[in-house]
Amino acid sequence: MSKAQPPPPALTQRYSGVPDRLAAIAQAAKDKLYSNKNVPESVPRRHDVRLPPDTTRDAFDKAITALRKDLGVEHVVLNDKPLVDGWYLEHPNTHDAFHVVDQEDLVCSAMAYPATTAEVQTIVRWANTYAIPIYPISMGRNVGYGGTAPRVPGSVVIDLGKRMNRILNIDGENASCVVEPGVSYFALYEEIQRRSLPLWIDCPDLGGGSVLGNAVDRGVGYTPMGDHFANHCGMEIVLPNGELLRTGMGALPGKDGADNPTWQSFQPAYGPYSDGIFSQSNFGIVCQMGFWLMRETGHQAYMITFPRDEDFPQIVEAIRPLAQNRILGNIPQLRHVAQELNVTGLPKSHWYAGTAPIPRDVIRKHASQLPCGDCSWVFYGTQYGDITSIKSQLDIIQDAFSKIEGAKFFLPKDLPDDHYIHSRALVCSGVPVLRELDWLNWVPNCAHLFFSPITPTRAADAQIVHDINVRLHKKYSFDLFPTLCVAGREMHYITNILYDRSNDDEKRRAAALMRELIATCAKEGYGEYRTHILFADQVAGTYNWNNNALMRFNETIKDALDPNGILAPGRNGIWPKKYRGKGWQILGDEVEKAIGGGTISPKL
Ligand code: EUG
Repeated sequence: MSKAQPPPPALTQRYSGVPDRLAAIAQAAKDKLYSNKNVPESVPRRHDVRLPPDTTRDAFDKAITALRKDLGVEHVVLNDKPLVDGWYLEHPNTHDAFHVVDQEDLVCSAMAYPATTAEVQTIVRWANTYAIPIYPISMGRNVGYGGTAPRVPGSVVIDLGKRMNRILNIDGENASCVVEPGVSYFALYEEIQRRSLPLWIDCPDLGGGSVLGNAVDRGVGYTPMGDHFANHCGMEIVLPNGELLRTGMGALPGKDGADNPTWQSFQPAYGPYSDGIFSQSNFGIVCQMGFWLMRETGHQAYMITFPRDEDFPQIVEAIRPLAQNRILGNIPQLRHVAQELNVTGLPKSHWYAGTAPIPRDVIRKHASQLPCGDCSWVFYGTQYGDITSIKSQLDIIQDAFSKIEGAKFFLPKDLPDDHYIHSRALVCSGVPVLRELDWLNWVPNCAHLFFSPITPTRAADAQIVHDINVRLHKKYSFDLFPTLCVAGREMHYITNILYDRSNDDEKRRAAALMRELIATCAKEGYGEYRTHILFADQVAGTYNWNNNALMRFNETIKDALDPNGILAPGRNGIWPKKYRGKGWQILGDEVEKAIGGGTISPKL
């Protein structure tokens, strides 16, 4: 072990910090991660400040001076210091901490820290005046998808979270809240506890992310309200021309200038339901967002193991009716047993001496020594309600899964205190944690990329997606860690590609694997729900029905709302007119080629 690291920031000191209840866990996770890191914390920069495209240093400096006049000198910071990847709770806002291409490639020119929505409007108007691309982030903890890195290098990152992190309202009667971009799951959870309200939040596997940012990116959590965008109610948005928009009932002014009393009670209001176009887009900057909260209820986590890899289709077929009739009321996860190894937080080298993917029989040998035993798939579910109701639900579930020979049912009390199920039980009852950080000890200097296709909850479809993953992970020599998040009629089939970010060969293979996974799944009709910024163009390009009708529609909206193309150009594959046809799209093998000193930007 390397020496103990300085303590992670506490939530009481910093909006992005860790609650006291998790301080020791965060410290241990950080120490462990650094003990598996052998690259220096930073290296001297090879390049000067990365300028926005089509700008001279002179023009850029003038623009920055003007912005500093508006926001205050200390709230506009040049990105000219050595880059530090940090770790989850102390992540950089200068670049992608889990860089796939060169660390200095996907960087911003500067970071701006607005304190109010009015200041966000000021920044947007400034960007239009000086023709400088801006890239808003909430907290940037969408790690594995690009984090805080702008798609166009040299953009000015608008870090909304640092100074816009207020919980604007928690309405105990309506069971809802309104938050700014810098409110983390940790912060919202702790505040609800402080007020002793009988309400749950819904959080993803890691609790440090932005409630607003995750929902805007259409992220997923695990209680019955796990579809974050579906459970939002009302938005306040700065448009690319600086105008302010409220959606839903918020468009109807409340009495005497108050917020509309129905804003967090009814989603669509009147007329076209516009909220959707502000998710996974670059059409506006969401500065406030309402969310429904869940009323506290009884809950029971459980784990079911299945013995054979070949049980997969039967498991999926058993899940579908349970999900459709809402016996499975939340978003359970089906994980391959390989994950039981990596959620222990032990490195790959502990289990296997080779660098090739761990052979199936080696996983089997180790799994047989773990609480899950020698199995193939592990289902983590939670049932909700009162004790009698939970019992009858569990009877139905056990009955359905026991048709698969050798299925074994476990409750948390059957498993040791350090078993992963206890962390799942917390997440599935709305308690944000950090356990999933343990993945990042798998290889030295571990970084990760998510591959996130959607499959119907149907054996034939899920098997195709799974088989493609098995084949291609093997081809590119990566361990396969599938987690299927069961939403109902579909499952988010998430694989976490873990690579050593100091190793260009691994990076190239990880990028090539992503590219081939996206293309091969698309050929079969399966697409991603979300992706890393480097793969946004490719993924957007797979949604090309009827001569790219959807992208042409998105471009029409983009050009109407953002004629100068200043807001997050290229985000989710949507390029404003100014950038189209100039080589900005990343297609083919360009990511692989850029690794090891190249650049993903066009040579202008
Ligand atoms: C996970 C789930 C996601 C995602 C990234 C990671 C879970 C990992 C359902 O969406 O986008 C264990």
